[in-house]
Amino acid sequence: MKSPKTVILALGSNLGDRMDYLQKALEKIHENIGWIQEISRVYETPAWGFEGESFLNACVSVSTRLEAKRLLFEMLEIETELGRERGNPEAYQNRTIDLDLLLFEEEVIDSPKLTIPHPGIPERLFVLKPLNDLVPNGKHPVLKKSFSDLLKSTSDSSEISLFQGELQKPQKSYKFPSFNYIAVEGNIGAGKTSFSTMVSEDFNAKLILERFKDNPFLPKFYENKERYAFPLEMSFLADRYQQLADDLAQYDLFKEFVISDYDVFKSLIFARITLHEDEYALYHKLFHLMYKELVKPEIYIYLYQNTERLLENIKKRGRDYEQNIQPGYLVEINRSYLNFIKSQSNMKVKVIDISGLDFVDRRSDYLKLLEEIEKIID
Ligand code: PH2
Ligand code: MG
Ligand code: MG
Repeated sequence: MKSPKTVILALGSNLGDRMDYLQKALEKIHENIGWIQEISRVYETPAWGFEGESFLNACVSVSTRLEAKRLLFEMLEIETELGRERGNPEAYQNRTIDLDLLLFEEEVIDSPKLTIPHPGIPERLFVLKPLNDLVPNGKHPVLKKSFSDLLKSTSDSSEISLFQGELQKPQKSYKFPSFNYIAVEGNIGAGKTSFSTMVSEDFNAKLILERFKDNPFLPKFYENKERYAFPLEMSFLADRYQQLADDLAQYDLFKEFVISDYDVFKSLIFARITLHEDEYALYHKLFHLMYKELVKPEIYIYLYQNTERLLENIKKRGRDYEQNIQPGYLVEINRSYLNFIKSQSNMKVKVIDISGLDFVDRRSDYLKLLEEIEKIID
């Protein structure tokens, strides 16, 4: 999973309801590419380089997790969905929508299919003018000049005029970040860590991740469950208790929003499955002594994933000691979680079925998941 990068796209339309095409393109960018950060003003410009209707042009900055190749693919998809027709590739044509990738952070890419920064930037007023609205002090990573300087010195002497009417940011505002503490739960391989990391990046939340790597008993447990279940569950409990006690105390929970990729109750959920009855009774006692001291999440989300995809994810992430996990074990864990969830009344709990979604790879699925979380709140 990639952390988001800022890219700048140029938009142009010279056919039909041009403003509407630009606005619809923004909506599709939001849905499939990333969060729209800033939008330039809209300019009207004569067709540059060919005889055609005049254009409306604008630029937007977008925070996206897509790599360059996939980003270009999504841009083409949007152009096609908005009725772009492509004729002779040698000549410019009138178009409902054109999306061009101008900048990808500070990166310089020079490959047969892609040149970044876009080579047309310095000689096109219809690009420089809106780009200068967005990032006047931004530096061209190759020419090492600011966009405002490039605008001043461009050889493009075409007319350009400000168009009345503004483009609107498509995204809604979410209510869940006004809660103090959200726990994301789910079976092994459900995507808890990916999802909580994405939310923490996108909504500026503090992230608490389980430190499973520090647990020396985990690989041993998968080799010999009988022998290592008790010390494994004990060390997980001690570690989770310590982390939550420290980390949650450290944040000002009334100011900052915290998201974690586990809830401490999972200790008991797993222990119930892995321990013998008498061991579990002892564990249960200790658990509750610690549990009552901890801050509980206000929102508890359980990402439900089917066994087949859990196994696929486990295989994909390739942790050696997890490779022999049996489907029956995952089914049991899931059942145990759902039992716990049924008994909860003090926090907002929601089971979200993500078996039809791929929120890491498809932004529209990620947005659907966020929508599901919003629904808990009303
Ligand atoms: N795009 C072109 C060719 N010419 N002229 C204006 N004014 N605006 C454009 O966006 C534009 C153009 C090729 O993409
Ligand atoms: Mg273009
Ligand atoms: Mg283009």
